[in-house]
Amino acid sequence: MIQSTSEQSTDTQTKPWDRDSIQALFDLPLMDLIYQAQTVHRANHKPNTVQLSSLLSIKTGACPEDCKYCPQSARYKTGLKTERLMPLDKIVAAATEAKANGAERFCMGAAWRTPKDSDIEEVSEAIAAVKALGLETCATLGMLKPEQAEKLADAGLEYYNHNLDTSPEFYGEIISTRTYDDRLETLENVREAGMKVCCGGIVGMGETKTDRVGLIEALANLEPYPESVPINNLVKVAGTPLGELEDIDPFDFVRMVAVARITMPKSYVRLSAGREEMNDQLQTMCFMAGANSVFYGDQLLTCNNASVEHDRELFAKLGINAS
Ligand code: SAM
Ligand code: DTB
Ligand code: SF4
Repeated sequence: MIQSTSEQSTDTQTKPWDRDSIQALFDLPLMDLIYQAQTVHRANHKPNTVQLSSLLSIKTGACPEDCKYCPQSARYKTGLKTERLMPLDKIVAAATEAKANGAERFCMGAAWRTPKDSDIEEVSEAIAAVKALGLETCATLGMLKPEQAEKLADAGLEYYNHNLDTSPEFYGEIISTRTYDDRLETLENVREAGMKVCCGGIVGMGETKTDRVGLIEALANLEPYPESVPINNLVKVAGTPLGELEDIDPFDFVRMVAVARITMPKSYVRLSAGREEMNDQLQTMCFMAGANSVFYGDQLLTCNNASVEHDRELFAKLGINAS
């Protein structure tokens, strides 16, 4: 009989997750891991229910940062058309369409290292307008100072997305223009301002399996752990330094989702970028492993997403409802 070291782990545990117990989860036979993840999922969430968040890039490309995965960095030639901050009416039109399609949350993304104070003013107007449509609001604008986070919260921003991306050890291989501690500081500023945290990472960037353990350790030990945890599968964009990498084993992606579910029981674990490249069976395994949120809409920020039409068909086949 296989005994899991994680069976003692509950949402009320006081002991932080350590690497050995996270590694032990990754090492479980896949069916045991999925069974455990689905059990934790059903104890904490409505089954057969997926939360839908739509994305809009409100400022595209020409980013000064050097994130090796990102098509929006000014350092790589990806052929992306850059766009200045989108006018309010266009943002509202996109949010209105997302709501009509069934999205619950609208996330506005900007290719900034950090916003200028005038950007915060403009985005604040958009946040208020999106909220007035009856959507939950989320933004991802880069690093935030405490007073910027407060202004966004005052404007009605409910969630802020800022990813740790990978383990602290591997991070320097992927980004040199800001540190892991910079990211943690922004997350703290977001919390201090009273907003909910959306924070996850990317797999498939050439990291080791131990790096995946390290990312989960960093996320699960945030106090409190994030309300939303996006697990992205690298979208390989030609022209970026990671554009030619090999795919990871799909079962390893499922494991990542399951371990996120078990270590952060109450979080919405989002099956994020990379869904367009996944078949229905792999996505379904991710839902079995406890994913209960997706990015919904034909586009992510600059890359294609699984289409709304395809998602509707898949959810109908699986008996999945929007939350
Ligand atoms: N510029 C802001 C920042 O980096 O914080 C916000 C936008 S940025 C595009 C948001 C997140 O998208 C990144 O942290 C990264 O996790 C994810 N991302 C970007 N490019 C990706 C790709 N090619 N594949 C998967 N995820 C990606
Ligand atoms: C997150 O974790 N993934 C989203 C969202 N947060 C902002 C972004 C994925 C971007 C994929 C590449 C693109 O579309 O540019
Ligand atoms: Fe810029 Fe964000 Fe892309 Fe990094 S991930 S290059 S900060 S847009």
